[in-house]
Parts: sequence; structure tokens; C-alpha cells
Amino acid sequence: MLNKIENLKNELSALNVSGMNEVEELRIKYLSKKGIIGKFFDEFKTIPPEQKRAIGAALNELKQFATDKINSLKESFESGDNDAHGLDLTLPGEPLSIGTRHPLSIVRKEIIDIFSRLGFVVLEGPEIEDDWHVFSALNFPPEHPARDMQDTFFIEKNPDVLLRTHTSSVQVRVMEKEQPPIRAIFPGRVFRNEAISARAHCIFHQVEGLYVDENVSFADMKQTLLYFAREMFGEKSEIRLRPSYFPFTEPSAEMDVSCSICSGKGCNVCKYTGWLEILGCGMVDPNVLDFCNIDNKKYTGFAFGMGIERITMLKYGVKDLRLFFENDVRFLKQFHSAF
Ligand code: 2U9
Repeated sequence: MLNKIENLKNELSALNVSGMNEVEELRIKYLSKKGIIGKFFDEFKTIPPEQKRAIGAALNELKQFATDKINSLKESFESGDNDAHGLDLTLPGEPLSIGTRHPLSIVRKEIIDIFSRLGFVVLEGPEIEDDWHVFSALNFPPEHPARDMQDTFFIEKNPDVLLRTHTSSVQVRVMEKEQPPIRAIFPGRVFRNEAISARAHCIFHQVEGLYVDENVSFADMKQTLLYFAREMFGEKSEIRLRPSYFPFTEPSAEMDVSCSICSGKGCNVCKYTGWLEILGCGMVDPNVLDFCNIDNKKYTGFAFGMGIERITMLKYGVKDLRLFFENDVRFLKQFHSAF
């Protein structure tokens, strides 16, 4: 009897059906009063009393097993696992649209690739910073307006905990830890307490660069940045450097690239000047090297910084900065990348 019970269990395990009608037929075949399991219970009445305990338990278990099996077959049809439920499964599916790289990611990658070809490595650091790494080590005077609540997001005061306003803080951290030669670029998000408009946002993306070694000169900087401009905006691009001022560089300059839209002839993008301002740069102020424990008699360096939004706007003719943050696919899908 135990063998018969085991065989029937195996038979039930292997059952499969193609419709609800068949499930009902199986229920009748196995579980109705006159079904196979019912007959086993009739036979049970005739077995010797000493076997009743073991066989009774096995029979009850078989009945439960059959009930569970029939119920699960029934449920699979009710939930639609096995049935089209009136749907035409031959209709074509709705295509899933594949996303694209964000334009800022495309341009950041392009900038990184250009400087990588010149031997710059990529380094990153924290977005939440302290006064020393964002201002003091960079030679900002105590009363500089950037230290004000109106320009910078403070998380805590005394001691100051704040969101970095530039990625220069990462350069300070690197110089504090490592001695020259240092040749790296620093991409990252930065935060400034500005009203959001077509030309400004409170969050934006920068890439800064730093090269510190013996005998690094202003001419090295100029040639590096000329290479960058030609790779980024086309080989016919020209650059010009205008004197400027930053607390952390001396001398400092702002760099323009000839307008790639009108080839310098003048158009509404370059406001009829033929030039587009793309970055700031300069020789690292000896004070800054000193603050970071680098011998400013032995080493010199150049640094530069650019906003990725600005470069992207100029390269693609985007007129409103807010488009980068709205994630409207009609805007985003116009940009294509090979990576
Ligand atoms: C250290 C020393 C020097 C980084 C530099 C600029 C010039 C610059 C702006 C461009 C547009 C910021 O995104 S922006 O608003 N940046 O003009 N940045 S030199 O100089 C450094 C950095 C770190 C230790």
C-alpha cells in the first residue's frame, strides 16, 4: 500500500494541464468520493491494525498533496500565468525607449579625455567641506564676500561646515598629502547661494586643473590650454588671455576662445566680439603652495577652472542653464555620445 501511495504522489507531481476544464477533470479523478484516493481510503479499512498508523498518516499526506496540487493548477489559470485572457499576444509590444547620456556627462568625459592625453590624472574629493580647504588655504582674505552667507551654503557655523563653492578644495587636500610633481584634474559638483536663472544655478559642475613641479611656467599653462581649446572647439580655434584676479593665483587670467559658430567674425552667441570666455587660470600663488606645505622656492604651478555648464552651452548653443536640471527627454535626447 505504501508503494502505491508513493507512486501516486509521483504521478501527481508530474501533472500538467492546458486549461481549467482539465483541472476539474483531475479533481474528480483523484479527489472525488469515488476517485482514486477515495478508493485508497476504502482499501484502508481492510488492512491489518498494526499497519493502520503508518498507512493512515501516509494516506492523509497524499490527500493533502493532491489537494495542494489541484489548487495550484487552478490558481495558475486564474492569475493568467497559463492563459492569454482575451489578449492578443501576437500584437507587437510597446518599444522601451533607451536613455541617453546627459549632455553634462558627455562634456565632462570629453574634458577628462583631453587632459588625460596630456598626462593629467582625475581626482575627486568631498562636497561638504571646512573653511580651511575652501577659503583660508586658498588665500581668501578674512572679509572676502565668498565667505558670506549670501554667497555660500553653510551647514554649521563655528567651526564652519559648508558646501564647497569650487573644487579647489580638493587640490588643497592633494597638495597637503603629496609632494610634486602633481598633475591632475578635479571634476565635481559645486554649490553657490545664487538665485536660479537662465545664466546661474545654485548647483553647477566644474573641472579644475593643477600642475605643480619644478620649472612650471606661464608658457606651459598657455600651451596646455591652447591644446585643450583646439581639441574641444576645433583645430582652428585661437585663444587669448586677459589679465584678471583670483586670490589663489598670481598672475591670473581669463581665457577666451575664438567663437566656433562665426569663426570669430561676430554673431549673437559671441555678442559680436568674436570671442567666448571659457575659463579662468593662473600661476598658483606662492602663499597657497606654502599653506599646503609645498616648498615655493623649489616649485611653481599653474591652475585653471571652468564650469561644465558654460562649456556645454557654448559648444551646443544651449541658451538656458535650467534645461540641464529639468531632465526633459525632448532636450536630453538631442545629445549623442560614443561612450
Ligand atoms: C589651488 C590653486 C589654484 C583654480 C582656478 C579659476 C582660475 C577660475 C572659475 C571658472 C568659472 C570658477 O566655474 S567657475 O565659476 N575658476 O577662474 N580656478 S584658477 O585655481 C586653483 C585651485 C586650487 C590650490
